[in-house]
Order: sequence, then structure tokens, then C-alpha cells
Amino acid sequence: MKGQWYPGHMARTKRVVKDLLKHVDVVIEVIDARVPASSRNPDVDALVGGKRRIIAMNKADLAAVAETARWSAFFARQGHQAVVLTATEGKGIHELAAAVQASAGARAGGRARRAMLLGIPNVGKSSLINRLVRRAKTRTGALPGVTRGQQWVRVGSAFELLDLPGTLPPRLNDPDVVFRLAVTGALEAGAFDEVEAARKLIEYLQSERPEVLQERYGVAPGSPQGVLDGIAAARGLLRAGGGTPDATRAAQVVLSEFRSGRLGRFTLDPAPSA
Ligand SMILES: Nc1nc2c(ncn2[C@@H]2O[C@H](COP(=O)(O)OP(=O)(O)O)[C@@H](O)[C@H]2O)c(=O)[nH]1
Ligand SMILES: [Mg+2]
Repeated sequence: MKGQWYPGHMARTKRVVKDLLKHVDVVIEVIDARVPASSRNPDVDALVGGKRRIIAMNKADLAAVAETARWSAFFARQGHQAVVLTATEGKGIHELAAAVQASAGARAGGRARRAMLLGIPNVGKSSLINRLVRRAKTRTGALPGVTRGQQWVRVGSAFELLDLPGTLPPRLNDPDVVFRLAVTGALEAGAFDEVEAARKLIEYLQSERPEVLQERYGVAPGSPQGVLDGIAAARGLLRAGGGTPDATRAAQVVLSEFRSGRLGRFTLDPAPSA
């Protein structure tokens, strides 16, 4: 699968992120727990360097529980603390705040430690900030390195959070990664072929959990295109005029229901064993 992103905009953002990082003690790298490898930006390691880092595995409500535990253990072996979260329900927020506080250590020279969130689009950075800031006490105002409109917000007693996240481009050079980002909703609709993504998703579902499509749509197993046409027929999604199945709308239904968890909880990136 091919994917596209806005390189100009992202290149500028990366410069801004690099600048902001100079003022930060702890980085919260936000990833999607369904795709813990595919949702990481490959430049993060270089950008963050030796700073303390916490990996926020968000959207855990949509990921397979056992796989999330395996990934979390893997990150720990890599020397990064991982926190499992569901930002939309506020789950794990206390643990995340505590982890930042602990990793930031004591105040240095009377100043609270500073943290910022980083990650590719749609992993839930804004949702996490909203939840963390709800726990906030005071806004500390503009400081050097903070673009107009951004500010540090004090969370708890020992750290301050930048109230806007750093957004980095997703990985788009590997067709499997593009597929996994497309079906989890990290890419904009125009950046990939929806029918192709849905066909690949149907193939995946038929091999991983063959009963799911039959239970949800009443379609018998078969070729991905046949299943897609069957879903269109079952949902009354027919093209105007000829009355033939509308595979594009059927693809949109499957993608949207997969993303919202209505087809079950899935982790698309298998956890490394070592
Ligand atoms: N199911 C689920 N959805 C989430 C979670 N966190 C964020 N979302 C949804 O994912 C989408 C992107 O979230 P947003 O915070 O805007 O991501 P950002 O682009 O990284 O800032 C929104 O529709 C959120 O409601 C979560 O933990 N679980
Ligand atoms: Mg956002």
C-alpha cells in the first residue's frame, strides 16, 4: 500500500519539536497500543537523545490485553518505562502522571521538571493532555522556547507539561506499516486506498479470527472482494442505477467498525519475544 503525507508541514514541525526539546526534561512518547511498532516515529530516538522517556501505550481499550502486556515488558527490557492508557476513559492517567513525576526526580534549582508529549497523528496526544491538564493546578505562562499559544501547565507538585504536543510524521516506507496505520485510523482517508485496505483487513481477520466477519455481517468466508461485496449486500449498500454492491462504502463500514473496536480487540504488531 502506498501512503502520502505533507512533507513540508512535517519538516517544519520537526524543527519546532527539536527546539522545544531543549527545554524539556522528560519525553512522553505516545503510541497506539494496537500498533506499538508501526505507530512509532523512527526519528524519535535521535530527537530525544539521552533524555528520560516514558512510553504511553494509549488506546489500550482497543488492543489485545495479553499483547499489551508483552509489549510493555519489551519496552521495559529496552530501558523505557511503559504506561498502559485509555485516554478517552481517563484510565492510566494517574499512573502516567506518577511515572513522569518519579522519572523527573526532585526539583532542580527550584524549578519544576518539564515534560512534553510526542507522537504521530491520532495516537491520542490531545486527549492525554486534556486529561492531564484536568489534574493541573496552575498555568505557569509563556517561557523561552514556547511558541505563542503554548504554555507550561503544572501537573501535580513536581512537573510542568507543555500544553501542546509535538507531532511527528508516521512511517510510510513499508507497505505493512502503511496498512496497519491505515486500518487503525492514523492516516487521513485520502492518503491510502480504502478498498485495498479493507480487502487486506478482511484477509487478516479471516486468518486471525475467522468467525468475526460471519458473526458481524452474516457473510460466508471467501475472497476478500467477495466478502466485501457480501457486506455491501447485507448492509444494503448498492450503487445508484445498476444496484450492484458498493465496495467503497462497504470498505468504509468495515474500516470504521474495526477502528471503533466493534470487531473485537486486536494488536496488529506482534510483540518481539526478546
Ligand atoms: N478508543 C479510544 N479512542 C481514543 C483514545 N484516545 C484517543 N482516542 C480517539 O482517537 C482520536 C485521536 O485522538 P487525539 O487526542 O486527537 O489524537 P492526537 O492527534 O494524537 O492529538 C480521537 O477520536 C479520540 O477520541 C483511547 O484511549 N481509546
Ligand atoms: Mg491532537
